[in-house]
Amino acid sequence: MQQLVEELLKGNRRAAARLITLVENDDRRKFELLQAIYPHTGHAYVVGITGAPGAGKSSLVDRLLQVIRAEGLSIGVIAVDPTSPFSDGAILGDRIRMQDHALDREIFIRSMATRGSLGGLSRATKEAIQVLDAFGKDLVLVETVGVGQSEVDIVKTADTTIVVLTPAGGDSVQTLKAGIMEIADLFVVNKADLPGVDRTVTEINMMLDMKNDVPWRPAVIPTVSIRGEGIEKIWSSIKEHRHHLETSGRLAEARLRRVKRELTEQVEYLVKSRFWEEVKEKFFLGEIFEKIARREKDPYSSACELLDSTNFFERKS
Ligand SMILES: Nc1nc2c(ncn2[C@@H]2O[C@H](COP(=O)(O)OP(=O)(O)O)[C@@H](O)[C@H]2O)c(=O)[nH]1
Ligand SMILES: [Mg+2]
Repeated sequence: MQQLVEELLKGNRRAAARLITLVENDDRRKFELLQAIYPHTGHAYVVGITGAPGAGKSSLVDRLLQVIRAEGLSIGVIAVDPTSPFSDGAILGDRIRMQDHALDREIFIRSMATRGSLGGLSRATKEAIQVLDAFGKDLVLVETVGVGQSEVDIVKTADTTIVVLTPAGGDSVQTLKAGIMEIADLFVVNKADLPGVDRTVTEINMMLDMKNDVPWRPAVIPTVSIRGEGIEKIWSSIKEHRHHLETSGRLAEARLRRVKRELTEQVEYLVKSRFWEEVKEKFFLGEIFEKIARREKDPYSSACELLDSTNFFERKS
């Protein structure tokens, strides 16, 4: 493990790939890994890209890579899409361009597998971001499909969040999930070659205009990702948002909030796993379930009994 970490810090791609597999599989050695790399993280800027399947996220990422690479930054890409597992590791629509990127040493692309729960997936994604951060990436792009809680979780890890929409053919922007509108730092209306784009852009702007007193007003950018139109605007808007976060102190605040959440989650995870480990050694839980089902016991006092049986917590009352 120590050696793998050293290789990662030296910039060895295979070490990066193996370590991401380790967090993806929820390997028991992963905490050792995360501990070892933590001092080397905190450098990467994380951009989340979310939106419905087929909105054009992967095509946008592909084009963005070209624009960002031109500035000499090194980039990691993590694609999280439980709705379309990739059979051969290819994640972007255009296989040819994708292979071009794959040859670029400064770009590292990885798709996260769907195994386990969505919660597990968002956790593994966060950990993979840490690996790429320690690996020395300046920027990590995370593509997530907009399916619910998981993408909101992942977005909490991103410094800048891009929400990708398409011209709402008949559908109104107002029908969008409220949560999605709240998380956007930047709106992209992709497929601007299709009819209805002006209306969609106007509707989003109108919704944004209704919110006063916000520290950051998201831009709304029409793009045609298959032709590379509007991509430079996305990149300059990401940079503006970053500048805003840095100069206003909001980046530092957000990162502190993340640390707090991380520590809390870690404590809860440890308590839970150690608790059940200990309890399962002492009790035959199946029997307790049966008794509760037969109303010979109740879940409330049983929970207290289990807790008291461990030397975890001292009872305060
Ligand atoms: N007409 C049009 N089609 C696009 C555009 N961008 C992407 N597509 C197509 O939309 C489909 C889904 O794109 P993809 O990037 O895989 O979407 P994702 O599921 O959001 O990652 C593909 O067939 C793309 O070729 C665009 O700007 N205009
Ligand atoms: Mg995609």
